[in-house]
Amino acid sequence: MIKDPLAKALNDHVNAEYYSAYLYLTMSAYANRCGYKGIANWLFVQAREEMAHGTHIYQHLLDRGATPSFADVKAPQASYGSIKDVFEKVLAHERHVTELINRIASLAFNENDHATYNFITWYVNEQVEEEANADELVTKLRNAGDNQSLLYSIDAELGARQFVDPFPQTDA
Ligand code: OFO
Repeated sequence: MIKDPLAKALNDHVNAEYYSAYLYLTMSAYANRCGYKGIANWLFVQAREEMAHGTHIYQHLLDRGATPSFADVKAPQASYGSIKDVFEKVLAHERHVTELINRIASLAFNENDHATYNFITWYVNEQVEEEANADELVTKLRNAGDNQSLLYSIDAELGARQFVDPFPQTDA
């Protein structure tokens, strides 16, 4: 049975992951409006991943005898200055999510909840990849500047991304 402070932190994090999905959907819509369908695809796939991340925590709460609870999901910013601005905000957001995950990992460790600590290490590792991906895209976009042909080649590259369920057959 999971203890209340840790259950609350995990519940809050379900909300944070769904907020990430909302955020990336608004960014995807913005990229679509700007005519960058590939970048819109990448962000849409990212939103689907965030939903899966949140749902996996929901499942862990159930598996550990807690009842997941739900709060309003904050509305994200819907307008951006440029595609580069979008990805700078993706990077800042992922760094923030890393801090949230680290707090949960510390709490689980300090409460000797090894099951949750083991569970949350997947997210710790995932954040390394999330930050690295966002960082790489910010660099590419900064280098591309206003060069439309470079921007469209980034767009084509990101259009190839496909959703892969990170937790196949483990969640209800
Ligand atoms: Fe859930 O990985 Fe991004 O936030």
